[in-house]
Parts: sequence; C-alpha cells; structure tokens
Amino acid sequence: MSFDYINALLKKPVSRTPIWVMRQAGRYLPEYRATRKKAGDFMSLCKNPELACEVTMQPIDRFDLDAAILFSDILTIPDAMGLGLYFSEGEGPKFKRPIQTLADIKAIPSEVNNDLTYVFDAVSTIKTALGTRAPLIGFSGSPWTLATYMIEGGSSKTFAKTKAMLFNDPKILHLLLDKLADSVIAYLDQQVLSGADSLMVFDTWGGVLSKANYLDFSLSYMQKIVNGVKAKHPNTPITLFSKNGGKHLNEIANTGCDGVGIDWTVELSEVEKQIGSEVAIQGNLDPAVMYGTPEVIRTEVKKVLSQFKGDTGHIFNLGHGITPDVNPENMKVLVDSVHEFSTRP
Ligand code: 1CP
Repeated sequence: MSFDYINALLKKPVSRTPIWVMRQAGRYLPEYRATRKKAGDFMSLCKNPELACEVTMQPIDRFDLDAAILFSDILTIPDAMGLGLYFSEGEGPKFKRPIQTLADIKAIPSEVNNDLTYVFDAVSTIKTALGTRAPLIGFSGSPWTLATYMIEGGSSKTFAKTKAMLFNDPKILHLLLDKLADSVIAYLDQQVLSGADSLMVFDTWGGVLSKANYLDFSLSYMQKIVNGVKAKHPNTPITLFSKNGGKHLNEIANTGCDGVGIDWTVELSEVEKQIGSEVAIQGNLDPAVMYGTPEVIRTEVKKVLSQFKGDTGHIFNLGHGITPDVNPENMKVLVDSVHEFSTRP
C-alpha cells in the first residue's frame, strides 16, 4: 500500500502534495461537538476508544485528507502520572496536583502505559475503521511542552514557574524531562505496535526558550525520543514540530527525524533551502487564512505550494491548529485546492 503522506515523508515520489490539518478533528465540526456532548466531556471522549475513533473518522469522511490523526491529547501522559487532569467548560486544561518540588518529581512513575491502554485501544480501533483509506498518525507532546503544563498547573502565557525552575533548579527540571522522555518513548512505541503508521511530537512551547535553553531543555529530549523510537521502529517516520522554532531548524533536522513541522512565521522556500535536502517539511499556511473567502484561501494555498521547489518532501498543513470558529466549508476549499494545484503531470 502506498500513501502520498508517507511517501512525502520518506521523499519518495508522490501523485500530489498530501495534506492533513492539525486539529482536523475538533470543535469547528458540528458532528464533533455532537459526539463530545454524547461523551459528556473532553476527557471522557478521549477515554472511550469507540467515540475517539468516531471523531477521528469525521474529517476523513467529510474531506479528501491524506492522513488521519489519533484523536487524543498530549496531556494523557501527565494525567496517567497522577496529576489529575480536568477541563472545565470554556477553559483550557487544568491539573489538580501540579508539580512543585523534587519530591513530586521523584513520586512520578516513569512507565505509565498501563494507565494509557485506552489510547492504544483507540489506535487499533481507528486502524480497523481506516482500513486502506489513509495512514494513521500517532503523537505525543514533547517533554518540555508537557513539563510546562505540569509545573504551571495548566496553560500559561509567561511560563513563570517553569522558567523559575529552569534557572533556579535546572537539575530538578532535567530529572522531570528525562522521566517524561522515557514515558514518551514507551508511549509512542506502543502506539506503533497498536497500528500507528507515523509519529508526530508536538513541542508547542519550545519557541519560548532562548537558543541555548531550547537545545538543552527541549531539543535534547526530543533527540532522546527520536533515538529511542527509531531503535525499535526504524521505518516509522517521525515529525518534530516546535512552534516558533524557525531559528533552530538545522538542529531539529539533525536529530535524525524524518519531517520538520514549521509555522507560518518562516518562509517555506527558505526552509526548503536550509533543510530540504535532509528532511521533509510540514506546513505552513497561516491558520487565520481559514477566515478568508474561498478565493483568498485558494490564492494563499497557491502561494505556499509555489514556494516548495522539490518534487516530493512537502506535506501541506496549517502552521498551527485549525481554530474552532472556522467554517467547515473552508476546510473543503483548502483540501481540494491543495490537491488541484499540486497534482503531478
Ligand atoms: O473542548 C474541546 O473539545 C477540547 C478541545 C481540544 C481538542 C479538540 C483539546 C483540549 N484537545 C483536542 C484534541 C487534540 N489535542 C488533538 C487531536 C488530533 C487532531 O489534531 O485532530 C491533538 C493532536 C492535540 C494536541 C495538543 N493538546 C497540543 C499540541 C498541539 C497544539 O495544538 O499546539 C496541545 C498544546 C494540547 C493541550 C490542549 N488540549 C486542549 C486544549 C484547549 C489545549 C491547549 C491549551 C493551551 O493553549 O495551552
């Protein structure tokens, strides 16, 4: 079986530029909101493999997407570590027991797969539902990004507590990051064994660090993950995405990952020149283009596609997740125009 999405990641010939969209299963779809209501709340949806499969398939049924992504969340690992994750209506994620001290970190189990069987069951359920229609992307958060939520107790704008730990007690933070990296390796390994065809690591908050701290506290742990997962699954492509990571692309590409995700603040043509001979590149339409008219979306799609010069090695995506107030009709315009403008002769 040959998928353009996998072929593009491995720089093999493609029939057209493949596209999937971060948060493609989510609140902009009315059928997603209906299934979430049926589940009760967001975490109950994640923890029910049948319903997680249902929402994973919703964008696949509606649009001509080239890959499905497991419906879950990056915060499943901290939840399994006992931090007590909850989502209150209209608010972001929160932890009842955030990490504050060395003792908290020592108390964390580093192997948590036993409490994450619902994720692996979702992967195998989705895999059966997908059949040969599209490949399945498994994922995890990066250790740094997970640590910010665990230390702040939820979302943050300043990362005050995490950065205070970074500067005051770097050894303690490294201990947490190392435990997280081990958990992530075991988690991604089990996702592949359950049927995931490719893997993505979301480093949403890597871009808030200085260069030296990015390399030390974020990238080195993603490196450990690439090494650990590749040792077990050398043929499963891995994509790393550090939002706002445009200044670190050479270092990211040098980890041995297969794909690098980029946001819209960097020029795709420049990124291709810089790292395009080593890795595939995923991105990078500004998510706000999805508020445009169909004509604007088509024009902006053309601009992104025309920047990439290679025959393969580009996976179209937004530079970050699709927002909840986007009209689903615009998603169809996006997906169809990427295919229309990129079909190889
Ligand atoms: O109310 C709802 O229905 C919850 C909204 C929602 C959704 C749809 C959350 C809560 N998570 C998700 C699904 C999700 N999260 C997926 C599903 C697959 C898909 O892409 O379709 C994925 C891959 C994630 C990953 C995720 N969760 C990230 C990394 C990617 C990114 O967007 O930067 C992060 C940072 C999270 C944390 C999180 N979970 C949910 C929210 C609202 C947040 C972000 C909070 C914040 O901004 O700090």
